[in-house]
Amino acid sequence: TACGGGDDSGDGGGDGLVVGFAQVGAESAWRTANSASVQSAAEADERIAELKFVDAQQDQEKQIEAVRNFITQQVDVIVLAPVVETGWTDVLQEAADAGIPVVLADRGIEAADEDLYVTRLGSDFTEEGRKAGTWAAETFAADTDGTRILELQGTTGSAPANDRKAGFFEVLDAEGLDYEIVDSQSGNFTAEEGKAVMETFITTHGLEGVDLLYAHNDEMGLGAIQAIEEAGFTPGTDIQIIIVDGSKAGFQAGVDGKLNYIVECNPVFGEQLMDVVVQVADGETVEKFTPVEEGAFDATQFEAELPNRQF
Ligand code: GYE
Repeated sequence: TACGGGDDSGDGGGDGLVVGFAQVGAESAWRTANSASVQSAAEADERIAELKFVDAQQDQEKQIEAVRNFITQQVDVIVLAPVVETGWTDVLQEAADAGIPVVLADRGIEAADEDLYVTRLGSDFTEEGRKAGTWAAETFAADTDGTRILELQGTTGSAPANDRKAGFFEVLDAEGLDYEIVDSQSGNFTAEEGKAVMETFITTHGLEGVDLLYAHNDEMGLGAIQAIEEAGFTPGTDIQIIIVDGSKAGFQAGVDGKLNYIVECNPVFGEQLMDVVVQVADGETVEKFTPVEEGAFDATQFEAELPNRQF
């Protein structure tokens, strides 16, 4: 990939594509790995002349501004990882009016705006929630006095927070688990906020009789583990913990016995994304949604899997 310039042709001629990427932020190890994957894939790809990268610091206004700048700059394709699901209609309509195709990477947006993007490449967050729910329903099936659950949700209004919650409780309900949501708050996908919210949970409800913490990502789970330890409890034993993502730090906490189940979410899809970007620029027909392949791991698998983790 050459630096700078590039023409606007999506037909394989000229210097390649100019792509604008409005990224969510840098809130987690997952996000850092995702940005690195996309940036290095763009750099290595001869079909891409330039990737204009904007870190929106988890702020939708900043993302909207980035997309507007990409439109002004007449990039060939806009890649958007929308921080929340709603509020995109106007700016995506502006991109459509300018004839610039939009590809969603990672997070999705509300169904009403489905016509305003070409395709989404990312995880099936509902399925991730279902995996967490399946493990919880099996693990606590014999819990006769009701399973008491704390939930640390991701960023309010984000697709992974909405869908990881929905998939989880869908399975608990379908399996007929007798459970109670002791509390459920957003920790905004960060370690700091995850820790702070867990401290509040402990102050408000205590931890006696709480069976399970479901954290929508590694960072919040790891922050909560600190809060649990500082309050004098043993994470993974006094309270069982599920996290989503599966970073090295997350698996290490699993190996250390501090958490019990990891649902994988894979951020390393940069090369796949570049293929989609080129197809879209060439006007090829693509699927509306391409899921990333993912697994899930229990305590018997943490140690063997740790060396395989890429982020
Ligand atoms: O799980 C979390 C990050 O959108 C799938 O965002 C992504 C989520 C990921 O902050 O760690």
